[in-house]
Amino acid sequence: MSGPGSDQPLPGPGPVDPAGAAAVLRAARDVLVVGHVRPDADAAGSAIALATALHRAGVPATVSFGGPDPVSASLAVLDPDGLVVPSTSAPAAPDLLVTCDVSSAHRLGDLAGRLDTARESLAVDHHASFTPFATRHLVDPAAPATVLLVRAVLGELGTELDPVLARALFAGLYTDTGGFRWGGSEALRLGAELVDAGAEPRGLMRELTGTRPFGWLAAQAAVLAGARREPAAAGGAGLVWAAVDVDTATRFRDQTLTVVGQLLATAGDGVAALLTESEPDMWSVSLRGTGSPDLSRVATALGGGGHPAAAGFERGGTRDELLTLLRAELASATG
Ligand SMILES: [Mn+2]
Repeated sequence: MSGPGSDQPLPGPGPVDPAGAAAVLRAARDVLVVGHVRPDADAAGSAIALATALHRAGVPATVSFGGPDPVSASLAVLDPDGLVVPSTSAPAAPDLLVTCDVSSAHRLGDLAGRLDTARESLAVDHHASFTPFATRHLVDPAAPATVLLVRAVLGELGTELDPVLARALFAGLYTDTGGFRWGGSEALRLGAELVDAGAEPRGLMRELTGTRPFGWLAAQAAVLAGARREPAAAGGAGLVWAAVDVDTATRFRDQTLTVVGQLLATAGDGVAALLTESEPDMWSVSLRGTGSPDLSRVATALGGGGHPAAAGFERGGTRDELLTLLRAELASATG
């Protein structure tokens, strides 16, 4: 990954472009790459692709995600080199900490302390709600997924795409663009490049999300049967919500998020919310909508972040307390 252009001077603190991010990476002796807590495919794919490229170039690289949750087994599909470690095993004082798809330090979970122990830090993100927390950041809210920014950095590093990198990047691209529903021609062009480089969408997406335990059918039916519609919420646009209790969330950790798409399909121009109880009286709330009201604003006000049409937050309390807070924020975002 060295070669022509590798003599670029290190950029100063603050915002950097992909070439500046590449210069920071080239100067690192070892790298810990961290995605946000409860990683989605964009966080995981970005972090794994970047670490895999570094690893293959001979730079010691590790990937982790903040606990307390165990690392999801489904991430192994993207990580044939086995670079992902539990947060309890992540290097204590890396030379460089890189965060991928992390909009605020809070989203690092129990790895937030690495911001202090790492010699340098670099945040790579595309959230409009990004709040600077690293020494340097490569942030573009116009990018439909963080993997596009990682792809640009790999280009600056001179990394050749291979099937492992292509699969990790494709997983994030496909997921964060809603299966290329948004992201425009830029996303489709990168998708084509990644398929040419060895990502095989049908097999990959089946491995990642296409198979579920049989017991999920009954559990999902129970969750959907509990869904409620509130036509007056969100300034009259409406809210459709459902809740996953802690038992179901524990048994079907990787499955439950798909429900929010089913809620959204019934929400018209309104908002869908899935409340998942990750531990007793601790909730992870996923919000989906049309972009109006701006769910990034709503989630940020409640301690999370995201995008106008897809956002989320985590918060303690009872289900009904969270719903009360959510209804109030949706009302003020539309008022
Ligand atoms: Mn993302």
